[in-house]
Amino acid sequence: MSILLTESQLVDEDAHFAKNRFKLIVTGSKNVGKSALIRRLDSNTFEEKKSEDRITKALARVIQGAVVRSDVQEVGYDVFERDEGGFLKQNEIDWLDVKGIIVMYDINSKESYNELKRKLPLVQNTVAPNCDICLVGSKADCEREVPFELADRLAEQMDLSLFEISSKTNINCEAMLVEVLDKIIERREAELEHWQEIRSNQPVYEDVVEPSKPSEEQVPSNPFCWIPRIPFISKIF
Ligand SMILES: Nc1nc2c(ncn2[C@@H]2O[C@H](COP(=O)(O)OP(=O)(O)OP(=O)(O)O)[C@@H](O)[C@H]2O)c(=O)[nH]1
Ligand SMILES: [Mg+2]
Repeated sequence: MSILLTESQLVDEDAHFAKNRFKLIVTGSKNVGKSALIRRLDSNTFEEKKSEDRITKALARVIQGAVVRSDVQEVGYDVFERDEGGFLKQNEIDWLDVKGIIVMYDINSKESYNELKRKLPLVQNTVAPNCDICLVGSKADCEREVPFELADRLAEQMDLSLFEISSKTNINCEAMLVEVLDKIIERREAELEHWQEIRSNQPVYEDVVEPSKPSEEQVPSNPFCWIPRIPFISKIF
């Protein structure tokens, strides 16, 4: 067997990425419309009747000329809770894999906005640094309790995107998803460039390395390699 070192470089182009497939998380307090948003994006439908099920869907969109697939999963804020040791109480999500997170509040509920503000640092500390965080104010078709300027100021302070959407009347849902995926792709391109730069700086070995064969010649054992402990000599030293 021979090992060609040029084939076993440290960084392979796709080692860290499933091409054009991303995991997105949708979170927010209860009843903000997480399921309704995913349903709108998946099947372009809206149901007044509430379902308690947490939805996971695979969505496909064309972004920058390429088909991009995203696995969208709905979770509550409970997944961010930590124990006294600072460890996440639940480990159902591999956060390193998550490339985007949509954090929702209901523009009709000040409480949901206040909870978002409380939970946001927890979310930021849980996701990977390259994860895109997007704030989304839902139920834009309803009467407003949270002024847009208030949420806008928060988004600006935190350097995050902000969208107001309505899953009922289908306002901004698609635009928000496309913006999130677009940002993820741009970040991924930058990461790819970074890895390619590292790759190009690695030394390339052209040699074929043959593993050494076990010697057939028997090495005679050396009877003198074992030096007995002689009391007289150890006293001298
Ligand atoms: N008017 C209006 N109602 C909405 C909108 N989105 C969701 N709703 C309603 O709000 C209620 C809650 O919506 P869900 O999508 O179940 O909310 P959720 O965040 O998934 O709730 P949990 O999973 O229980 O935390 C439902 O009765 C929806 O019909 C919207 O854009 N406009
Ligand atoms: Mg739900």
